[in-house]
Amino acid sequence: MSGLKIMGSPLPNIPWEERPAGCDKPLWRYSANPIIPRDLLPDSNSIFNSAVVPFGKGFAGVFRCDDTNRRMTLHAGFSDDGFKWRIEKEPIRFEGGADEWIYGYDPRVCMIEGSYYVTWCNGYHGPTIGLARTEDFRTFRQMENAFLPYNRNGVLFPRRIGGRYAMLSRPSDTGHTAFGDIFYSESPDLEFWGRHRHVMSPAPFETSAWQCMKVGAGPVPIETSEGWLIFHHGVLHSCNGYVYSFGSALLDLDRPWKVVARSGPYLLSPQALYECVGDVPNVTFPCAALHDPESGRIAIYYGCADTVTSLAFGYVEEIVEFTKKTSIV
Ligand code: BMA
Repeated sequence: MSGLKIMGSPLPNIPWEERPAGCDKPLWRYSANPIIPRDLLPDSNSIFNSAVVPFGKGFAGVFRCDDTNRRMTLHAGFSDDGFKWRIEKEPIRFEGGADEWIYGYDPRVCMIEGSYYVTWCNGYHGPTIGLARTEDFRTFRQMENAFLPYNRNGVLFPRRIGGRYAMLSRPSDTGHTAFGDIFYSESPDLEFWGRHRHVMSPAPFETSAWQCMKVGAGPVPIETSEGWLIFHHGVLHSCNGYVYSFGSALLDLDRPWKVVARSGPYLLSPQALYECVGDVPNVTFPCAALHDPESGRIAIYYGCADTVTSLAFGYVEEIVEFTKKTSIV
């Protein structure tokens, strides 16, 4: 497919490893996965479901670190190459939050108009979407929660759409939610959210079983001339528990609640040992994607078995093609 336009700033230093010989899949795992071990910090039980962005000459991110009390905390981290990470020992102390910190998990980071915004699942009488702004990954200014409880997987778009900020989210319950649709919401100021639109339900079991119980948005959407490319996780309820895989979809550029295409097959499902074995077996959970519009390369950061963090690689163009070719829409 020639002529696909991919928006975004050039990222020639994107972490990258060539497709292994004999692999014909649109996404492949980094050969030295996982890149972040569970015990990188002296008191971390696990480091997973984390988000990174280009920052300065390298990269910065917000990491989900569950400590050995099994408290869910968020930590800033920095990297020169996107592979080796220095994660701060102390959790982020958000400034200006309306309420005391209870817990935070599954962060996403999105650059909009030169500032970095963190969204995460924030404990406030149950899970909802927390929001904070940072310029330097040292000071984080907490804003109002975007929604009422219960909600998870809040993911911002990297630019305004129709003049408004935009976010995907997934209303949930207080537990290990056995349902889940993706919704779209808009805001004039990143504080008041409304104009909620339905985007995507789980797929029928007979059509695409890996995403038949619940779905949730993953990394920040990537703008292409074929639509917003998103990676969404999907859940299958097997006789052995939940299985988290992820696939891709294209959303209409101006009306992102319209799904243009959605992959029937998954892009990646728990198959490597570190994805199948850990605190929660059989989980692959993407929270960030770096991309270089010039080479079309993409690097996806995903949590594995709720324990460690890994990298997978592909080309935007091939994934767009795969999404269209296998679409169940
Ligand atoms: C979800 C979230 C994720 C986690 C997943 C699998 O509900 O809690 O953080 O990776 O379950 O346990």
